Amino acid sequence: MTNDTQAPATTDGFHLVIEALKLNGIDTVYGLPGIPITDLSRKMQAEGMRFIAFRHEQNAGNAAAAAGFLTQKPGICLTVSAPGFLNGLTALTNATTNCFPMILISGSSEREIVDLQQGDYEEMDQLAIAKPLCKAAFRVLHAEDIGVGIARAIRAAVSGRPGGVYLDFPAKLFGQVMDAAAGQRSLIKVVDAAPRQIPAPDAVQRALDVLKGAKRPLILLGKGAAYAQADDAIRTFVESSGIPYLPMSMAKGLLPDTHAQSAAATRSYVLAEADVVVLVGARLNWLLSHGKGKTWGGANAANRKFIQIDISPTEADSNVPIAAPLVGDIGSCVAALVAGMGPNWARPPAEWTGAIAERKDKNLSKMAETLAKDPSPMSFHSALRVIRDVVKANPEAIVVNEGANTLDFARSIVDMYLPRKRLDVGTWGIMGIGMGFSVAAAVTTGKQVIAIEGDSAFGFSGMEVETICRYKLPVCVIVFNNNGVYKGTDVNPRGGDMAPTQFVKAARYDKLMEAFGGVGVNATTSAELDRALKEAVASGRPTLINAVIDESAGTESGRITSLNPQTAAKK
Ligand code: OXK
Ligand code: ADP
Ligand code: TPW
Repeated sequence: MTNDTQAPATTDGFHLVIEALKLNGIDTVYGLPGIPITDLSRKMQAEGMRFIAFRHEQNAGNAAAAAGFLTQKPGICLTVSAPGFLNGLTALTNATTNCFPMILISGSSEREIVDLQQGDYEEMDQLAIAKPLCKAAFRVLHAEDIGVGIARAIRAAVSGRPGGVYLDFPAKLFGQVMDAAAGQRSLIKVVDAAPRQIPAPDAVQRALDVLKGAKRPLILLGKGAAYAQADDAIRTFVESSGIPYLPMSMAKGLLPDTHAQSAAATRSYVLAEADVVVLVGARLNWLLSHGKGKTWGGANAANRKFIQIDISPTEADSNVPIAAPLVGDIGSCVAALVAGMGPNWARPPAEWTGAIAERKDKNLSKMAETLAKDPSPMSFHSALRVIRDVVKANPEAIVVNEGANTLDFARSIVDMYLPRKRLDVGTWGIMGIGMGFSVAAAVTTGKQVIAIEGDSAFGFSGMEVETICRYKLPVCVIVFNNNGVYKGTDVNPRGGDMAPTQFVKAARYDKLMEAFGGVGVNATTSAELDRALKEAVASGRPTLINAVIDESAGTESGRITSLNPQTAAKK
């Protein structure tokens, strides 16, 4: 064939999707194949993208969300229509709740049939269902609009307050053919997707005026501060102000937990007593008792002033009045505060920092005493002491954590030393993030992952140990096996079935990892746990340690027992 008889070069929906993602620096997709996206997943791989295939879409979605949190680029989850879409939707909504950027891309069935409800294969109006459950939702009907659709999704996910975006691709889109050059021109490389937002100078001055008058100031770092990757600015703010700080769970490690200014070990005291609180990327939601009530000192609350740094202009006053809202990106806001404070800023009164240090030391020694014990079977504390020491020796390792007691004890026992090394159940207290988050942490960073899992929590995503083995990821899962939800000692008063919170006794979760070629270890003592964890970290091999914990240890719902209706009613 000669040149002039050649048909004009064409491209199709498949390639335009792939090219649009690659053009925007997205090289990894988490998903699960099936009609109508099986070929898309193959072609993604063939064109050099990494496709991490999961066993359930919710775990793929959680992986995308964690990737978004860790990298500031939207994590991508790809699913099939209706049931696959719905499986991914929980993760998308959870990501939105946590302010993590992700994009759920789902294939969908034929619009003409779906809209007339004529019973198409996996029929569902996915766009309508997704809309109220995420930050933004778009559908692309024509190949020439794929570039725009992906650009809009990226911008919506990462700009302002980050969140989840749904992108609906009907099956027909992938096969649509168009001129290759026109297709190339239709793609958009998003410029400055998450623009800096500089705070207004008068808002900065207002915040400084409030802070200047403080006798008992406190800085509260939230996961927004971790997400912002403004680590140096935050450290400078904390250290040059001399103000004590409290990290929310996923902000642990922004400054090392062993930092002299950390007030984490005397949390109740500082929340109740502080007179000015600077919120940095943390909302005053249930995790902070809505900024009021007993936690915040009851009557003391009336005299307290909040300064709130947040990118969302509507966050302030959501629970209590905010005296000085500082709207902007955390890096810019914190830098503006530091500049305004100048070199002669007065550090907080010694009376305040001294009282904190005294209480903190007392609590730390009490904790040290508990951690020194080595009971048999293991307690949460004795098992977590082992993990604490291994994390201390491997500060680059990423800790994933879920459960109730396993979560709450690990949060206060396992110190973190570097930013964005702790991923957990977040704003919803959701179970099931474990293996998805672990896979994403390993894939995006290449670092060792240590997943500290309640036995119930692990069950929500446990099948993904196959995924971990398949991709040979450096993930060590430690299942805190106490035979049930919270603990294993409940009884059914009528006999017969086990109680709703009970599991099969003495289960061997380690065998699950062995089934797929990974390393399984049954650890009944802290010494066995120590050996197995160190070996896992040294080898980087997929490992599951079944840590046998006293089944009577722990409490219902961990430290949030008060939220249970039966407990709340007694208050
Ligand atoms: C902290 N503390 C310490 C230390 N660190 N003491 C000694 N040494 C160290 N290193 C003290 C701290 O001062 C507190 O004591 C106490 O330990 C607990 O600390 P912390 O930080 O964990 O605080 P608290 O009160 O539990 O925090 C509140 C919270 C947190 C709501 C922010 O509980 C949280 O993030 N919870 C998430 C729970 C969740 O999502 N669960 C999901 C599953 S349950 P005092 O004396 O100062 O108070 C569920 O959904 O259903 O059951 C269900
Ligand atoms: P935590 O649970 O740790 O207290 P939250 O999820 O409640 O944290 O709060 C995170 C906050 O951080 C959200 O209100 C979000 O708008 C904000 N945020 C996220 N990224 C940024 C950023 N780059 N700059 C400013 N605020 C941010
Ligand atoms: C999606 C409710 C909170 S914590 C938990 C459940 C079921 C498990 C606690 O037992 P586990 O931990 O993991 O063995 P431990 O350390 O106390 O022994 N469904 C979802 N999310 C939540 N939060 C629940 C149920 C829950």
